[in-house]
Amino acid sequence: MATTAASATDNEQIHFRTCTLCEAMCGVEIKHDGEKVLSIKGDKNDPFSQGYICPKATALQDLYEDPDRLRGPVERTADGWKSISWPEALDKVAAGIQSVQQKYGQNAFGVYLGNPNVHNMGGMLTIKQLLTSLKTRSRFSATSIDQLPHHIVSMHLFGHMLRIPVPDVNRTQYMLIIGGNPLASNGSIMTAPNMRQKLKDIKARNGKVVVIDPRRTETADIASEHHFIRPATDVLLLLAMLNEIYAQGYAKVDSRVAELAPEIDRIESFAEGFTPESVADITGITATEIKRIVKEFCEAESSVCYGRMGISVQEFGLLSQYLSMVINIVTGRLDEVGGLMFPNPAVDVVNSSGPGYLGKRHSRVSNLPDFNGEYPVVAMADEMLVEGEGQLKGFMTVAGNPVLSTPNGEKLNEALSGLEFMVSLDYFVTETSRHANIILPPVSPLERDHYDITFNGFAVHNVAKYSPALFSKTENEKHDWEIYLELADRLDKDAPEAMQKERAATKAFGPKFLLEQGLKYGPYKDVTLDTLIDNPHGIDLGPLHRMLPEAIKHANKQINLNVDFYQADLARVKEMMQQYDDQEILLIGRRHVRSNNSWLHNSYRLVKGKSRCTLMLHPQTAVQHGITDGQDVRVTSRVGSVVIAAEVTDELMPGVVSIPHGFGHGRKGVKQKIAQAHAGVSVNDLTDDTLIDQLSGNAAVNGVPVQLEALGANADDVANAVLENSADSAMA
Ligand SMILES: Nc1nc2c(c(=O)[nH]1)N[C@H]1C(S)=C(S)[C@@H](COP(=O)(O)OP(=O)(O)OC[C@H]3O[C@@H](n4cnc5c(=O)[nH]c(N)nc54)[C@H](O)[C@@H]3O)O[C@H]1N2
Ligand SMILES: Nc1nc2c(c(=O)[nH]1)N[C@H]1C(S)=C(S)[C@@H](COP(=O)(O)OP(=O)(O)OC[C@H]3O[C@@H](n4cnc5c(=O)[nH]c(N)nc54)[C@H](O)[C@@H]3O)O[C@H]1N2
Ligand code: SF4
Ligand SMILES: [Mo]
Repeated sequence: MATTAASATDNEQIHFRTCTLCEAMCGVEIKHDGEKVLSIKGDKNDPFSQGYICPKATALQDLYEDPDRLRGPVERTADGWKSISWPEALDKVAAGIQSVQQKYGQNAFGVYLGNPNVHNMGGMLTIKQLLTSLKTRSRFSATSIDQLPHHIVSMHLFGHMLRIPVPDVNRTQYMLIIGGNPLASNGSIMTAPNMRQKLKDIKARNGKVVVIDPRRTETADIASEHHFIRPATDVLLLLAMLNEIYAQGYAKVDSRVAELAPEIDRIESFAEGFTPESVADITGITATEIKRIVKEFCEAESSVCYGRMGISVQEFGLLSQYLSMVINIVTGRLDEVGGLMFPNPAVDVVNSSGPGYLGKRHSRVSNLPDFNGEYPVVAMADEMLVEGEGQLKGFMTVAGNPVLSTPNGEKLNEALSGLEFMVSLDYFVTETSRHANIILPPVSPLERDHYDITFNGFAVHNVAKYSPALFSKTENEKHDWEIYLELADRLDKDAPEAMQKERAATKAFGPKFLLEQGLKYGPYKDVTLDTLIDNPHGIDLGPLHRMLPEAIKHANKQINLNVDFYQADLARVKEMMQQYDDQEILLIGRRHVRSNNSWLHNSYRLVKGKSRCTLMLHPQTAVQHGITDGQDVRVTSRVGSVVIAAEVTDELMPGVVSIPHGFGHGRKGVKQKIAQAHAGVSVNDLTDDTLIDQLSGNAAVNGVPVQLEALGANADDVANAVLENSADSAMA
């Protein structure tokens, strides 16, 4: 044993850090020899994750070593991609942006910020420098195909878009999960490593976990109970629950927290008429079950209602998130142990950012409201394609792959190919960045410092941890923040003095200088950069605790329920009920623990094995459409069609089909060999940029109407084969 390890151990060292691949903030222990990673394990001494990691953690190594990852800037030429130097690349990018803005106006250059930016300390702390220097109002981000409803609810109720409470999973006795699959996603807007154990612990202490989902997910499998729901009808379930809370006399309108909300007395009539009986048929959940859920939720010693992607990214996303919050408030679950609680992070971004605003401006073509200066992603392609003043002629993507990640991706794909100038900040030549004139690649996660600016703010236990870079970058590499600042220098020579000073100081000392400032203004006087450096496993800052009313950012320290705004959306709900077509086949998404949005498909150990990009559907739906397991199916929506293999499973509710997003690497010119060999199809070639939550402008990728057509099979044999299949699996 010792002999084989000897050569590796000569120089073997151990490094501790936080994994930045998803929101869970797991501590990892990395063995390395100064140049190469030797192994990645969970850090047992991390007070937050206590040794837990998921299979994706090893991708930190794969990403670092990936031969397809760009190690310096490249320019697209008639003869393919050519390497160019950083100074030349940055000069050309600045000139490209300025040329578009001089010809067509400042807003003719747009920018899209993708999800990995929020997992990047340097990026988070300096992005405002880049955005300011771009001087454009044409801003977009992945927020509007994700958590936008959470921000709007928190902005209205608590006075700041980032003052978002999270489930106190470590102490709750009853967790209602609506449209979230933390066993695959490892939790979202709920930073909580090892959700499998946390949910098992709830059950072990005689509590209950209840999952509402059109698919019997990995989470549903370990829950106490699971209920199928027709996609995008959660708003009805939540209204009926609210109705029933009052009907059964469970509302606690004189509780400590409810008393902070002057409009609390208007909530009883909010759900008037939405009885459990009236929503049972459409949702697919019986009135008896809804009543029982309400009773158990309200009678539990503690409980929390938590809704995630499944209720955010659909046609009633904002109203659903509002109702989920209101249910927690009127049942006395907000800001109480085991309920929905506010984290108290060591760097509180709420103190250093604006509260947010909705609808100050509207998008030029589709007239959709902006949020905090960003237009909805569904508006992006039209802004490029529709001619007229303000049309986008140039574009920048930062850590995003919207061709695969936003609705009607094929339309965006075409729109990007018509731009005059495009630049992408990305590791790879992707489905999106292949359209860029220049790609500027940053270093990989192991080459940068990290303190989680974003996800400590959503953590289910207060902690703080700083990880220095494991490997130093080579001379030809740059951090995201360096790229931002060098572009800002070129684009914004006359920036206000304070901004220029901050830029210079950040360049001199690195973004950890900004982290130090954030810690200084944070709530824990003993947590400084030095104490964090002395505690490489992280510091435990204790369980969540009561934060109200102090945490409210409205000047009057009251919760503003903004009832009129939300009540107006009930007209749309009633219209949906009247027109509901229960025969429609509805498409939803899904995530897998070995995948991460559109990337990490270039890690062989994560993608190997059976294809995960399949069309899941129930045996009954399969029979109705003459589809057998494994057979190719053409799935068609208003905007496009894809051909994909069927996976017949009773995990899905009848009448619902599921395709994971982030695949579709078969497009010409992509340079990620392993991902290309596991290409799959893009579900966002089916999702519709006109199907949105009209109240927020958020995309609706769940509940998309589709048609199914079996390809190349003998239809007569199909029904029998499927019935046999399901009989087999029932016996297994
Ligand atoms: N149909 C459907 N669509 C969805 C979803 C869904 O559930 N269903 N989910 C949505 C959600 S929640 C999200 S967040 C979005 C995600 O969509 P996007 O935010 O567009 O992110 P990704 O598609 O993951 O692309 C990330 C890109 O950033 C690059 N990258 C990774 N790390 C870094 C870094 O540190 N710096 C830089 N510069 N680049 C980096 C990767 O190579 C990759 O190309 O997708 C959304 N799209
Ligand atoms: N492994 C892995 N982890 C990830 C990611 C990843 O791609 N892979 N992405 C990260 C990102 S960016 C995010 S935002 C989070 C998302 O984290 P989650 O929200 O937990 O992730 P999803 O798996 O999208 O869960 C949404 C669930 O909603 C269900 N659903 C769909 N439509 C409806 C509906 O109309 N009603 C109800 N009630 N349920 C519905 C789906 O079946 C699915 O189980 O995950 C993060 N973590
Ligand atoms: S759960 Fe998320 S943070 Fe933890 S190891 Fe996996 S990818 Fe990394
Ligand atoms: Mo996301």
